Amino acid sequence: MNFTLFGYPKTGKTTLFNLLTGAKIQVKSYDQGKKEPHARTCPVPDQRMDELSKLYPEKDKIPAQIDYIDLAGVSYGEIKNESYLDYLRKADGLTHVVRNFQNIQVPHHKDQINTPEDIQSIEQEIILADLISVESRLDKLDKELQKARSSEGEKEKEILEKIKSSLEQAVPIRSLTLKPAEEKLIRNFAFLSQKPLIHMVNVDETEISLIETPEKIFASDEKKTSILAFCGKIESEILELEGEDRKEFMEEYGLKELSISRFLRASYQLMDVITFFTIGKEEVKSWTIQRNSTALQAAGKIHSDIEKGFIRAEVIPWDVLLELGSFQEARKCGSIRLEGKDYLVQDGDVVYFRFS
Ligand SMILES: Nc1nc2c(ncn2[C@@H]2O[C@H](COP(=O)(O)OP(=O)(O)O)[C@@H](O)[C@H]2O)c(=O)[nH]1
Ligand SMILES: [Mg+2]
Repeated sequence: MNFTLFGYPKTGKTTLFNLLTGAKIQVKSYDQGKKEPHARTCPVPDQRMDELSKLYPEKDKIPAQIDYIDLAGVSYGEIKNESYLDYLRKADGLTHVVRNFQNIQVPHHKDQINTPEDIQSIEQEIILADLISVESRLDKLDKELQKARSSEGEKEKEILEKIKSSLEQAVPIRSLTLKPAEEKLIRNFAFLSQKPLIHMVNVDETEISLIETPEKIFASDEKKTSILAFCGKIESEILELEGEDRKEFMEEYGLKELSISRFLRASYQLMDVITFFTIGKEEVKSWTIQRNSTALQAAGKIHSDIEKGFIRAEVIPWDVLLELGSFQEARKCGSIRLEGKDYLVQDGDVVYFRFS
């Protein structure tokens, strides 16, 4: 799973990238040439996993991973450029970093800070980029269909027409209810307005309280869209500190948690993914899968052999296992459920797959 940070220049994208990944890339008020994109693969922090691992101190802890990509700033109106689009199309989730902080040393892409306007214009640019792709595909498709009729082509045309008319009304594709067959037909386009979108508002040091109330900056009831706030400057300073100092500093600013926690919670919700755990001979592992995945699909995530030879899944919620202390104890108490291949894996399940 990957998240791509993008937005207008000098909004705090690289600052946020550092906060999310622990990278220590130097940020500057003026660019000395373009060094982005930056990319990092990072473990997903999970307290449940930490607790479970304590039961198995001899085993390695192997958390699920996320890829973060930090793009160079895009000028106003330039998202539709193919080179930038290519990066955005590869993203599973889009993270738009938007500036709400004042800093006269850092030039702003417009004359003044206007966060709602920036959010709206990014959303419009995304819609426009998709509209251009749809129209160009429809043109080609019409020519193909004139030469030779095909029912596949007709189906594709039908769904693209539907998408086109909603994009023309500024409705992103993520707001449409598509049938699975329709989803499949358009998957290869990797439309931007279909991807989950998080607006990360970088607030001013003097407005830290907005972090708890980002809806005061911009309220959106769009499907699969979220608004979160952070303060790049303060949080960068906090991350320089350790332990008690960090806690004290956070309390002083009234910061309940770090951006990474808010970000991951929102992302998992928007991407509709959950976490399950496995305890192997040598490792405690966490895995990310789509919500409503079956035990068989979860097995396939681990290894195709486990999927092919699937016999049954032994399942226990992570907190029940933690309380009982071990699988053996849980078995004795009858707390381990035997589930078949159609069982829908739940967030926090610890699963042991029996396979031949
Ligand atoms: N005052 C203030 N400055 C910030 C904040 N976040 C980033 N900056 C500054 O803005 C400049 C650009 O930051 P950077 O992360 O490189 O932005 P990018 O161009 O979007 O990647 C740097 O000088 C940062 O120190 C913030 O929350 N407050
Ligand atoms: Mg940058």
